[in-house]
Amino acid sequence: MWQEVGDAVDRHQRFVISSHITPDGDAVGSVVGLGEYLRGRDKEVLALLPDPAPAMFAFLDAEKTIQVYDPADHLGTIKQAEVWFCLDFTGPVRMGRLADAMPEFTGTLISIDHHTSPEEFAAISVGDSTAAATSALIAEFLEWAGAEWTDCMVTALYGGLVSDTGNFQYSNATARAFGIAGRLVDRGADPGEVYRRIYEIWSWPRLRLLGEVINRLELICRGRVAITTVSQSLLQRTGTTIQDLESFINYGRMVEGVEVSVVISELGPQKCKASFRSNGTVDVAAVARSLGGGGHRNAAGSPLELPLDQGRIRVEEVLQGAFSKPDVGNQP
Ligand SMILES: [Mn+2]
Repeated sequence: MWQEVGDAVDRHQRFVISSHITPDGDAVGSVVGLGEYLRGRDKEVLALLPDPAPAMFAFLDAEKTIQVYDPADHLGTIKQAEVWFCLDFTGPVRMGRLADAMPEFTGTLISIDHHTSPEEFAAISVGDSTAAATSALIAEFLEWAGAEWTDCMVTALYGGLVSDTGNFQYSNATARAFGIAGRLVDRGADPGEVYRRIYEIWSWPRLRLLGEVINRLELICRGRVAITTVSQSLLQRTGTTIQDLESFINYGRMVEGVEVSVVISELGPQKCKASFRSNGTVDVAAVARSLGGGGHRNAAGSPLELPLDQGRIRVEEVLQGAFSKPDVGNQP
């Protein structure tokens, strides 16, 4: 599956590599890992993201090779590029502002991704939804290509894999993922250090926000649902942003007897967002769908065109309804 990609790398000199809006560790790790490899082969590489990467993933790009897209700085290079690698996203809608540059590009588009239902937008597509992360796919490509490994490459790819598997806790932490991780550790990736950098270094405002969020946690539906709300004023008071809420939803689910954890965050005066996590017995995608959202059985969400307090009332109504059904929790 890598021959076409390998041929494109061999034949060309000028590359663009980009990933998706609201970049995560896999976006950063896969872009840096592939970029390092191409630079090691004396290729010209422009690595772009449509938005800045979160601070917790900055260490994956130790040499600061990734730039945030700015047409004034980058459009000329994009026009001259021969190959554009699109990593870790299914289609142009996930490219944000970078999608505007697409019509200017006349070379070969290559997509490498592990999400389900990819769009056909690239000339060469490697789509493997059984792969744990795009970083894992890049690692497999570099193994196929016989890459000379550098510390920067193995750390970036290992970090991407850790980020997308929740440090090897999600269901995508397969034997294949552990195999790739093991080989990256063999080549110098440091699991303790990567874990510490991603999960154990928090800003003081973020830790204070967590305290406030936990203080506001309430149990409803006879203890089966933990629910909390986060207002803009709380974010302002603690000096945090909505991104700092990442993973906070897991705390409600830790409470014994809780089956669903809900965080409702205020986005604006008439706009909030409900996020749901289930421990597996309740299909929260169905709950989210009834509010106009969607997602997976165990992780789902929905936008709500309501003020925060009314959004919460609406969510509670839907949950009370879901938990009053006799068969809830017994669905396959
Ligand atoms: Mn990914």
